Amino acid sequence: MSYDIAFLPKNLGNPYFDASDGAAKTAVEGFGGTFKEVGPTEAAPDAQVSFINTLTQQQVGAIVISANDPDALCDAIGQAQDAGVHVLTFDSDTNCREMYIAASNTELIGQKQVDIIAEEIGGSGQIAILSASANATNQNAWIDVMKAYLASDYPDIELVDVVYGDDDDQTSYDKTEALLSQYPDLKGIISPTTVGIAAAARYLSTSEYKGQVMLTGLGTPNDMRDYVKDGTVQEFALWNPEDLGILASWAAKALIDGSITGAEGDTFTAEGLSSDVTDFTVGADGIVVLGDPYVFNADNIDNFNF
Ligand code: RAM
Repeated sequence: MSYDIAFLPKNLGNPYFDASDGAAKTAVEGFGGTFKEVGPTEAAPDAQVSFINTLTQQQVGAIVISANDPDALCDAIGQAQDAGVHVLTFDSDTNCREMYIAASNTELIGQKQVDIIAEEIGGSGQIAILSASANATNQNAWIDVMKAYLASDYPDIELVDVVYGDDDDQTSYDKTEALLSQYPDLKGIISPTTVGIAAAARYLSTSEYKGQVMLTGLGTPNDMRDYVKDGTVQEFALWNPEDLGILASWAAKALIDGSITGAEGDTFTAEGLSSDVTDFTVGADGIVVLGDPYVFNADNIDNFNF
């Protein structure tokens, strides 16, 4: 059996995908497969289509995609599947695929970020969200959860705006600056994207708002370490992106060798995760969940290197 597995991140040059796809390479080569990573430089809705088409022509065994849009890839994915290529998503889903390897439960991820900002701003006041690209399936699902949770559990917190930095560092930086000048009473920002939160922290760290306007969201410890140590950021969340890449690799292997089809109740093993867990079960709608989100702060951030 040959395991020819291609990873297609939202964008190249994103440290989050460098971590997930680097670990996936080790996993795939570890079980005797061939790994490649291809992808666009911009996290735009249809920027991944041409890469799917090329991988289909190359007849890879499986494509593992973090999607920039829930629908824009579906024609290309359908053609890949017609050609016998397995298509999975990881990190960010589409409406067309065999399986989705999710970082965590959508509710938990969304609510955790709201709980952190609520505590940091004392339970009331204005907040804004700095997201990734406007169509990103994962961020939009988390933002929906945040809105519902704010309404039900934090009536004194007002979400004044949702802006999009497109998982581009400079755009995210500029959007942070604009939010702060547009909303002088802003007390906090949630950025549920590793690129966004790092850019926002960089802006805040040298501004008059450092330590005054709270920032949390989803970040990598390596991007955020300096900002936690200098007091710009207190706490943020994420999962282990390396584990997500490894888990998606083993799911792709199991689809290629036919030991699973992605049906609910299918089971497969994954080796090399940072936890002791090896056994995974496919849930409803072909979704496999890695685990719970993890909260990073000054006490633990030095224990991580991704
Ligand atoms: C960015 C991407 C990715 C997301 C993380 C949290 O790197 O948008 O899809 O999962 O942030």
